[in-house]
Amino acid sequence: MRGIKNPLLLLLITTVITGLVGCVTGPMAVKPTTKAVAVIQPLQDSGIKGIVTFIQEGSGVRIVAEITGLPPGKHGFHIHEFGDGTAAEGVSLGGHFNPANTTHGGPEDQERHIGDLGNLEADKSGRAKYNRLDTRIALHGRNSIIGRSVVIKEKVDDYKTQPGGGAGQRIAYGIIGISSLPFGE
Ligand SMILES: [Cu+2]
Ligand SMILES: [Zn+2]
Repeated sequence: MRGIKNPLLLLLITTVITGLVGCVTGPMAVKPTTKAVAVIQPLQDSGIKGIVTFIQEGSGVRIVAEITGLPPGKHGFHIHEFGDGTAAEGVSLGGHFNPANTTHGGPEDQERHIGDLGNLEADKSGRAKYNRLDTRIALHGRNSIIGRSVVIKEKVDDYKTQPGGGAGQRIAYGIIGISSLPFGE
């Protein structure tokens, strides 16, 4: 500790370092999130229900959704910025999650919002399944979707129209929370 002559300063530095190490390795350490879930609920009495899970898979996140009660056809499927369902018609969910301030696109486009997951496609009975590995959303860090929302739209997302893909009204949503279950249970 050459150069630090003030014993009080030395004590302060030692205390701070010990505190930092304690935070990282002590009982306060938290396991990184590897699974998240959103329970889908209807907006505007749409009757739509379902579950969307997000599972860490390598450096990406696998999204698995099973939704019922949809009008047959394609529906925009997005992560929105806020996990706040207080306002009617889903207005408080904000716009598409877009931390890098880019333009709207499709899930495989280089230029897209982080929240752009493409479309769900419902069959004649109103059931849609979606299973895709996404390399842009994350369960931690700047692109973390935890505490945000999944939103299903009335119409198809054309991947071009700004800012939302021309997909119309919000017809269902779910808040994304940390999952308690191992995948498969
Ligand atoms: Cu959306
Ligand atoms: Zn978008």
